[in-house]
Amino acid sequence: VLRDVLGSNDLIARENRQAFDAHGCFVVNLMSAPGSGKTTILERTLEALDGRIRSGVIEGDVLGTLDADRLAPLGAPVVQIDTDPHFGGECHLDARMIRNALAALPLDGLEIVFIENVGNLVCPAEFKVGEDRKVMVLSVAEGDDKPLKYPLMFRVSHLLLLNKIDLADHVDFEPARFRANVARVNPGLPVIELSAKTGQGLEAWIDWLTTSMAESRRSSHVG
Ligand SMILES: Nc1nc2c(ncn2[C@@H]2O[C@H](COP(=O)(O)OP(=O)(O)OP(=O)(O)O)[C@@H](O)[C@H]2O)c(=O)[nH]1
Ligand SMILES: [Mg+2]
Repeated sequence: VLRDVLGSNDLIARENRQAFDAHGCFVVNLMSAPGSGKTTILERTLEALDGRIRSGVIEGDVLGTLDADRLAPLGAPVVQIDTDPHFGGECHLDARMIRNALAALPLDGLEIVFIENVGNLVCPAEFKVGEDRKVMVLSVAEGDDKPLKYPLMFRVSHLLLLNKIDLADHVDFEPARFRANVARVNPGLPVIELSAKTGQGLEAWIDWLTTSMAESRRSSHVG
């Protein structure tokens, strides 16, 4: 049954991807455990991209509009995933939810669409939604052993943002041990140390975004 669910999800994800491609939108699926800093990173990112790259956001909180309300003042269009009573307790976004959200997002004017997934370190890794890149956030407070305990998320991601680096010394986070653990599950995974609070690493993250956007445009021209 799970295979069927994933199969039909992948079909809709492909359609979403075609819709994004048709409008030249680069799509980033942002995933993490609850509270790692996805919304705060989006706030800093939208501020940094303001006036340079037109961005939009699909907010995945399946209950409430707290995060969408935080992002709304930043000027980028924000669409909240429809709260469907049948999906009120969902632990991830799937491609169908993104398809439903697309009708409300003005893709025509957008170069980047960020999708903030539901806070969960397991389920979101299993569902494609039509993104170009999966970016996971881990905050140092969660511990340097997490790659070994939640390997799938680390395997499917194209980039890891190691957030709250300003707190590393307070929570006994050992960067060398962490990098060794990452290397055991996904040796090629790039890691950017970030603090959405102090701004450390923000430039490297924005560089990664613009470089990946350019790469994705080139490959869709070739393909
Ligand atoms: N010290 C510190 N705190 C941070 C940093 N980034 C986020 N926070 C704080 O961490 C808390 C959670 O941040 P959010 O951005 O709401 O996290 P989230 O991943 O969007 O959470 P959910 O949407 O509930 O999964 C907030 O109190 C932020 O202010 C950081 O780099 N350093
Ligand atoms: Mg959030």
